[in-house]
Amino acid sequence: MKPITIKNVKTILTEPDNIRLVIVKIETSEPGLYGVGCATFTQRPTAVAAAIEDYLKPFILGKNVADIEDIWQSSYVSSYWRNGPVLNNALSGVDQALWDIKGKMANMPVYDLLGGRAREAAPVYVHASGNSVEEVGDRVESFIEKGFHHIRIQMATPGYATYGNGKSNIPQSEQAAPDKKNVLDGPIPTESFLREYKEGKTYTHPGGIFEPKPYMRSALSLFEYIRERFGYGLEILHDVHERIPPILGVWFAKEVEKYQLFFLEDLFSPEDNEYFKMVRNQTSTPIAMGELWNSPHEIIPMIKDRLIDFIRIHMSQVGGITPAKKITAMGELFNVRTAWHGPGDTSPVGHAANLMLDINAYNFGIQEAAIPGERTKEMFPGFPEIKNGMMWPNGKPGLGIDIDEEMAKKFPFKEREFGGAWDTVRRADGSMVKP
Ligand code: GCO
Ligand code: MG
Repeated sequence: MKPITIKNVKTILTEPDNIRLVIVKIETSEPGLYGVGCATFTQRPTAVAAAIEDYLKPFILGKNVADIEDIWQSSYVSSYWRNGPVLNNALSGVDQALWDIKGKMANMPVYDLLGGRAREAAPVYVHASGNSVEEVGDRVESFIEKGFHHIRIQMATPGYATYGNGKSNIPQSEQAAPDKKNVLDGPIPTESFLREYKEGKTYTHPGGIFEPKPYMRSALSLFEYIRERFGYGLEILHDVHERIPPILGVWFAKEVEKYQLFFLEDLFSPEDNEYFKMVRNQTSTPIAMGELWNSPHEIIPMIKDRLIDFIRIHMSQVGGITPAKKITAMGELFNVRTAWHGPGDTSPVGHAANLMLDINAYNFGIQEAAIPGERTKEMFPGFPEIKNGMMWPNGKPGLGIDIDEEMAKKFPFKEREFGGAWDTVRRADGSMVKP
């Protein structure tokens, strides 16, 4: 039988709900047979598009769609230098599209290709945030009423910038300038710094001022409040987002132990992975890490030494389903569970790919879910349904999701200041805070 080959590779750049998405569509020599994959790196989307168009596409055209493993391995080293976020995202778009095609050819959802179901649906966690403990609590209550049992809680630190409280009604300029009344909480910027900051001179692209100790105190007050109000039945999660000095992170992980978090995420920057050993020896707070990892060199030590409990990898940052299923299998051997990264800047195709592994993996932990905007839902028919706190597969072959290309064309990337860079967050003395 004549092999079915890769006939065309399309890169679709679209922004239906103010988040830049990158989707790969592979068309084959079989009329009507195509696959879609997620290549979304929302801070550098056009670099990923160039990596696909200029390098991967000419490299894989004509290859047999059945040979996913060989296409992945040969593409991975086709750049010689490897393991970076741009090239991995490009590779992920191709890889996931090939898994989608294989499922369609076998008339099976991808989780069946991987060995079938370990569960019927994937429990998810959602994000509750606010400017006060009461506001966060009310948001938590509204999610509980909708059937969610795992809820990530983040709160604005009075007077400072905070990760995860996107709905903050504290204007950026105020977040940038903790006023005198907060001086008891922590350092405040100098007048000259603030003048330059507000005039956007030296410190352009304001992401606000962050100080670790006010943040930790306000986070601890939030955990206390949420446990007081809802008890210990609810599973609460929290994302530090790599912003505090490592030794403070060790202290913080011990302080939160009594609140019995489901997990504490991104306690350190990936450059400080070595500190996790200290945490492991001093507390049983469950640890989640991984969204910033791209390379096997970062991942293997954390799993083999059981330094984490949950793998938070952004699947397209490691190159797609092919490597993610291998990382999952390694995790199972070390009893480390999965918790794939799944906020709004994982595309709907990426969420569908996450779900395939969630349904199949024995060592599934939890799935992060982002409630999609209306346009996003319409653009991606088959977006996994979220009901009763779980994400449900639709049982369709492949990834079970598609993209409306005509609609995608109507929502091109918007212009962005500073190239759409991630927040430039600074300490009160003006020095950079690493996310
Ligand atoms: C999370 C992540 C995200 C990232 C974002 C970066 O836990 O969901 O921390 O919020 O910050 O995906 O673009
Ligand atoms: Mg995170």
